[in-house]
Amino acid sequence: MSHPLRQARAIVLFSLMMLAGQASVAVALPTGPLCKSYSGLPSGFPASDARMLAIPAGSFLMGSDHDYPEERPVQKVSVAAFQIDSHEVTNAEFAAFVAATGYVTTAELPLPADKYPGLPDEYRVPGSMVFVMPRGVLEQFIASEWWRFTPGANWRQPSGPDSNILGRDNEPVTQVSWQDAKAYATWRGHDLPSEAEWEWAARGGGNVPSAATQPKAPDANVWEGAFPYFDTAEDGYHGTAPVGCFQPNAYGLHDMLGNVWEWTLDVYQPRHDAPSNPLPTPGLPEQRVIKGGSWLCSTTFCGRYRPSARQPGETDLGSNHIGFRTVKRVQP
Ligand SMILES: [Ca+2]
Repeated sequence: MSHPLRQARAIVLFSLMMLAGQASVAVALPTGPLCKSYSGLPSGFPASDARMLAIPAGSFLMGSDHDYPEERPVQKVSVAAFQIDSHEVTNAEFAAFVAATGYVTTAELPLPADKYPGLPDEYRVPGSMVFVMPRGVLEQFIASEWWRFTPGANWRQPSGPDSNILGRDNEPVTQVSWQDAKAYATWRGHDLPSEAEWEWAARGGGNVPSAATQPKAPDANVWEGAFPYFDTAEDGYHGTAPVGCFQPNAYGLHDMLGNVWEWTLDVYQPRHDAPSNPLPTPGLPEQRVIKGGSWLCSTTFCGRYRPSARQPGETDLGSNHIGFRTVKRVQP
């Protein structure tokens, strides 16, 4: 049985879990290896924007009327041209940021006492959320049964104090809060993508219905098998994969779907037509939209490795399946 407080927090944070467009466009792709032979650092990093790709301006139908309720209703949106990282921010890139700035991530600090007044002290200690595969049949099929708030979990120790990122420079950084992602982007002179920018880029220029483009493994790093009990890892990876191991979309972007969820700028609302409200719901933590699904999404659960899929992420809490990438907007 899960602790009710942990369960409450996990439910608020990870009501999660739960994907895509393709089109033919000619793109000039960055050169050099990715995946297992990639160092995790683009050439000339951080001065150069190598491995960023140009996304053209355009209008498209954001969302889906055929999938989960939070993806509705489909809305026509327009996006100005921008550049976006062709892969998720890696452990090596984030380490360079920390080395240059001395930045300390949210998970490495205790939660301030004035935040979440009802939260017990044991959940204020430095730590983060870690996926734990159940050892037996679950009494309740709810997220709090496989998510654990783990003291000591942070980007250097993504699964807790006994873990590390040695040899994982080329994997996406995880256990970063929204604030951490924003701080990194600001250091680069970049920003986080808006939800519309992210979804437009993920669709690869296409405007096809989201459900028609749900990738089947091994086109993305997802969970294969009966979640959360076993993962056959037929795509080659249980857990995060080095960036760029799967085919890019038509814009040349890797891992927009699967691998790790990605933070966006947008405050989460349960529908696309919900009234704009920049403030968090009273009594609840601030939530931002995360996109793309992760290595924990499967056809038996989540089913959200599609461009239109979206979930809330609590801004000051990371997990070992949420990362990010950055954008650079064209100056007017
Ligand atoms: Ca996998």
